Amino acid sequence: MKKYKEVSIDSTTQQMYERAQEMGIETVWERLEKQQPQCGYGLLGVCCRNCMMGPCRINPFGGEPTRGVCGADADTIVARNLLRMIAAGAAAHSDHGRHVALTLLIAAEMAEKFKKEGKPVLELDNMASNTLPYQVRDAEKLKAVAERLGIETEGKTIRELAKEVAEVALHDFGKQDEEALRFLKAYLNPKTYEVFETAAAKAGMPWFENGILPRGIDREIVESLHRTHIGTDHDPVSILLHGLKTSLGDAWGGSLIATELQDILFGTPQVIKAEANLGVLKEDYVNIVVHGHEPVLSEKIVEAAQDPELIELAQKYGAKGINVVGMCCTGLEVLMRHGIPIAGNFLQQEMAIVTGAVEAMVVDVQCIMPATVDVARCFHTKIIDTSPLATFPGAIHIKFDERRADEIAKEIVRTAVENFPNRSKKRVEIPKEKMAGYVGFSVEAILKHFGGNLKPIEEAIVEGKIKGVAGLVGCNNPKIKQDHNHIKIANELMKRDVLLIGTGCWATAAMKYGIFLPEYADTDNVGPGLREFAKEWGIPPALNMGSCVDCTRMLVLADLIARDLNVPISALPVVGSAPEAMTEKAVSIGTYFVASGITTHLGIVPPVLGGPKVVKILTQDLYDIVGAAFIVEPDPYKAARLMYDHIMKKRKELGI
Ligand code: CUV
Ligand code: SF4
Repeated sequence: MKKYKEVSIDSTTQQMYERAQEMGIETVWERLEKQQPQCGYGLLGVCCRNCMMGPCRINPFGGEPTRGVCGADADTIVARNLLRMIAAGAAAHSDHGRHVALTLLIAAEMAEKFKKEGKPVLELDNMASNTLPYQVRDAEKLKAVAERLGIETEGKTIRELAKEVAEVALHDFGKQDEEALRFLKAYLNPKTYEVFETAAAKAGMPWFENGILPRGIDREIVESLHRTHIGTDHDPVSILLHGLKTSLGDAWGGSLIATELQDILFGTPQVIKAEANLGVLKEDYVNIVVHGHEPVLSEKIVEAAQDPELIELAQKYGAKGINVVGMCCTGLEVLMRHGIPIAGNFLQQEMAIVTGAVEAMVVDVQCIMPATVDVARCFHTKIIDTSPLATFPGAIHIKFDERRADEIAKEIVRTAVENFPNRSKKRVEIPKEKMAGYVGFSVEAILKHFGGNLKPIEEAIVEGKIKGVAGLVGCNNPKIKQDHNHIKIANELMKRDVLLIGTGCWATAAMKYGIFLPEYADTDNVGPGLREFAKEWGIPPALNMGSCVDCTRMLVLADLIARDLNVPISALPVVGSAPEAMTEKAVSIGTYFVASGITTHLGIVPPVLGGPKVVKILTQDLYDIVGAAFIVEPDPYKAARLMYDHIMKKRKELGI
């Protein structure tokens, strides 16, 4: 058993962890302990299970066996395993993007059908009718995206444009020609495009037609599985090049589609004040935690919780009302767009249940521990799974269908409300701590804030007031004290006048510690230049750009700056970091950051150390191929120093 102070720097997690221990509830930290010692072969990446002649493993100390049964060596095995991680991560993000594109298409088709049936035409042409399960909330963004994609917008209704944009997006998933994705072409500056086009030739593999430009989002993922099948691709260089390509299909395809189309459907985030941490749970309310990733569901739950009938029902049961809060990335989606409070990041999902105050945890896909069901058994909490592709044994299954979204969302909220009488008041303990912060920094919101362009940021960089920009992303991992590295790296960079942008569980961590308040600029954790810049513009020293798929917002921002300077993204004084990385998605994000030209730090060593050639490619050779590479450093202080050094090197190269 761990001491509560060892598991997290967050006092609410500490408090709930102690409570869990008192109650004899097993959590992620005990399960990690029971896994010790974790398999050394697995940690080094030298274990292969890709065929039934195996499993094979390579002796990491240089002795026998040096080859698997088929003859694959350590580098081949490590590279193949890494490619499979990238493919899985890209698949998760991109399948999410597909669901959003399908939702937009379904809504547009329903509008068309209703129109034919003689329902109010104007509302349906604008997709503003509430007879539709999903509307177009940001018509301006729809037009902007359509224009970027080269779709003729003149004389077309919103409904027609929505349908066309959804179709172009869906086409990018399954197209079979050799051309780059249409979304990528529409968003990427030509200089970076050229880097992608020539990357494979630079790596000595000219037979990669069009370099590492992704052709089809699904295709690159499928090809990853094909290449890593026994007896197919064995050269770590080509395996990793395809890894870059697959991750770029995620970045400039699947994830980008998710973000852009979600903005169209639910509104583009604008700056708004909100709250974070377990203290947002309310003792006298029905508490519903939306957990997972897809706002297609959480948006509807937020809406249903405002239904007067359901609120009345909650009051009938003695609650004051219904309190929806978020968890992980779906939480960030509704936080960014509506200011719905976020209860915590990845390592707080079990902790939220341990408060005894959660009537329902409504989950969709990704980063939801099956253990939530076991923890919930110790309380009255219901875990409700909603995605046809994610079923949790022991949970209640209320599966979601976009066509009947309102009806199902109400059923889910009703289930939560009806569970309120089962709450044992004596067993409720909600930590008090919560923190306010400003969120909603979409690219559009940032542009608006700075007067329509990025000149103020660019000038501040040139002047040296801010040295550069760091994009911080990713998860919690129980191998690291929760949030510790997130906050340490953030502070160490801000002290050196690096402006922070970030997403995912990093963003929730930062918010919990007050970093998204403009006042944070007054602390010793922020250098004088960044402080002055933040004050001048009335912003916090770090900007919350959203969920994991919203990492594309950071890429688009970097791309706009690169355009202004007429350089590839790799020339910018910009770095990335995933201080507490955990998921395969984080591996894909790290890879597409690097492939897009942003040198990226990982605070958790990925399972690659068993392949010396692979390590060299990832940390050195990629500089010559795409202009960026990975920095792997578990120590947050050293990591921040290395990231800063990289920024300074880039400044020097730019002559500033
Ligand atoms: Ni998509 S991927 S633990 S919720 S950031 Fe959080 Fe974010 Fe990692 Fe998951
Ligand atoms: Fe072993 Fe080769 Fe099969 Fe992998 S693919 S399990 S290394 S024989």
